[in-house]
Amino acid sequence: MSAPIKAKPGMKAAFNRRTALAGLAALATGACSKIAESDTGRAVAKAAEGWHRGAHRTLASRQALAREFTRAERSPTFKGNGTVRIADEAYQAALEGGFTDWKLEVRGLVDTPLSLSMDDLRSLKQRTQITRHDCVEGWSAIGEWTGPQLSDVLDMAKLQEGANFIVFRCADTLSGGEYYESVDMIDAYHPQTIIAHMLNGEPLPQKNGAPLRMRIERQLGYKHPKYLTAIEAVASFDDVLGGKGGYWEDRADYQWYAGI
Ligand SMILES: Nc1nc2c(c(=O)[nH]1)N[C@H]1C(S)=C(S)[C@@H](COP(=O)(O)O)O[C@H]1N2
Ligand SMILES: [Mo]
Repeated sequence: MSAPIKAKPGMKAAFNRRTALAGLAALATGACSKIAESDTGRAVAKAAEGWHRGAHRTLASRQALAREFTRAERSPTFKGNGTVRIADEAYQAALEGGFTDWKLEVRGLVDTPLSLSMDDLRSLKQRTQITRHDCVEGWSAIGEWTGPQLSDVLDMAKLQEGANFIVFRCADTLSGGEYYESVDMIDAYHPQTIIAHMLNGEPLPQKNGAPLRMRIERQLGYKHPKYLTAIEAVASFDDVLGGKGGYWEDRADYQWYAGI
């Protein structure tokens, strides 16, 4: 596994970083042209160029889209896994009321904390994608997900300079522990990272995370938090619950970066 890339937060972070890397490499090459005759000069220029190409390739591979499928390829049923029901009375009342009062908080290292209703989220630009979900337990399912891109919501909240990761908080507990997850800014700003409120054209069923769940399509199933209540921008997750960035990472040595 290669070390996770840290992109600076901000508008379409990864693209800024790509531009910055290209600029740096150009600078290094330019400076070296003065001493281009010397072996040292040529070696440095070559190394800078190679470093640039390598970084670019890794970043480009992180930004690549997950495969999308046709409607005909959707699984007839999309099973629920982990928490499939929340017994909590407040949650059950919210479910019965169609989540009219449900709020998604956006907080932490942001200039403008947000409290978004389901209507707020539905009124943003929507993305629909048909993707395959892969669970480490050995099953997959293809589903059609709809919701706003996380990048649009983060841009509305205006990430601060020190924000390196996004933490997702959930309404459920599993064996007494709060479910949560986190990603870096490359996955946060990936075009297929959406806050889904629909599965196969219907509001999310309870078993699949009603009313909101993340879809982070370049990662394994446990990285897609269901029953989403809050999105937090943080500098590090050292002080967040078990400190390893996710429920299963804290308990079972699951990889924090579960890229597929
Ligand atoms: N809040 C919450 N999110 C969760 C889980 C969970 O138990 N609670 N399970 C994870 C796992 S391991 C998988 S495979 C998927 C399952 O999503 P599904 O129930 O829609 O199939 O949700 C993930 N997100
Ligand atoms: Mo899973």
